[in-house]
Amino acid sequence: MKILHTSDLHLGKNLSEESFYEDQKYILDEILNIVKERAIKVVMIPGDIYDKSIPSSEASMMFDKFLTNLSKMNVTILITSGNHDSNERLSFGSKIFHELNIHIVTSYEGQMEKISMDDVNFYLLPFLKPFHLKHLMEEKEYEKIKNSNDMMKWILNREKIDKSKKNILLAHQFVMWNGKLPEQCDSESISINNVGTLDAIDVNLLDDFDYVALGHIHRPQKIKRETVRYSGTPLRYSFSEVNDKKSVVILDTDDIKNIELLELKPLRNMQVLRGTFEEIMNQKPSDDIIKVELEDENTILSPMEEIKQRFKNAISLVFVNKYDSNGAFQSKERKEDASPYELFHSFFAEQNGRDMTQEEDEYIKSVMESLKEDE
Ligand SMILES: [Mn+2]
Repeated sequence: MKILHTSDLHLGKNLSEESFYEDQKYILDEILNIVKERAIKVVMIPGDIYDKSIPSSEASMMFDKFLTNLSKMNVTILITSGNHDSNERLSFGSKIFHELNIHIVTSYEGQMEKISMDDVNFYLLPFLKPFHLKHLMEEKEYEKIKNSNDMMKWILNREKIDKSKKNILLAHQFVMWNGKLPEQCDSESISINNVGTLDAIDVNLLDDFDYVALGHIHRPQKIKRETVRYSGTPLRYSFSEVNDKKSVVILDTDDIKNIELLELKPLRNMQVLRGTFEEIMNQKPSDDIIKVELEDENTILSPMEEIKQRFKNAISLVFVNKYDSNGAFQSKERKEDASPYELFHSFFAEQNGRDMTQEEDEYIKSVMESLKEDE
């Protein structure tokens, strides 16, 4: 039986207001082609179907079409919710879908959902935090669940895994090996506090499973062994992923250790262009999704307008000159309640690497004053 593992579709995602709609439609069609060509019988998607808990109508319709097409090919579909999904919304119609071999699991009530096909048992675990289990146990017992690792132990203790069968787990969790965290990237939006060791599950807990299909981390990678894997996102969702190869995992239950990664070619590539304004404007035009890192020391007035004429999908621009070797004045944290005058002050300092002179300061004050009067 051939199985495809993908995850973290994040349908409806934007990056700097650039929509990935066409890219996502394209890549879902690519996945459908793979399913057809490789005679895939089961598609597993462990979480983050949508980017937002209230998905846009376009995102819902795109997913609806994807499920319908898979279903027409007689494929069994296994889905669990991720931290980006709304459990209630994702579970819409799931009881009816069940009859059509579309299994969507968004909650846990003390036993993992198990789907059996031939000699394979699939266990479906939605995204969970310890507090999701609170209603399932006595207070004393709950007090002992200090972190996600304890939670996973508790969950697995309640299961009888039949070792005479092949067992596959779907989970949307942070799994680590030997104290080593998975390699992350910018699009996951998992905050540092959430990913400390407190939240990670030790991969050794999962030894009973022949394959573990993971979601949550967006960079494709194995954890400890070939058969515990993050498939990664089907598309690059941040500029930190420009050098990542995106893929789906194909496995065959006849030889489950022999997994295959099938690279996905996106509709639009993504790249970071770095150089002076002049150097960049001399490069050949491209439709790629582009971030520009300008090395110019001198201020350039509205460079983006000109850059967009050559690179129509340029969506981000930062200065990385000697005053700001870390780049990205945009990415620095700003005080929410700063006045326009304060904002200008810090903007000027970041752009020029020095504070304003008294003369400049007085000038900007007078500009702000006159703006106020106009109001
Ligand atoms: Mn995700």
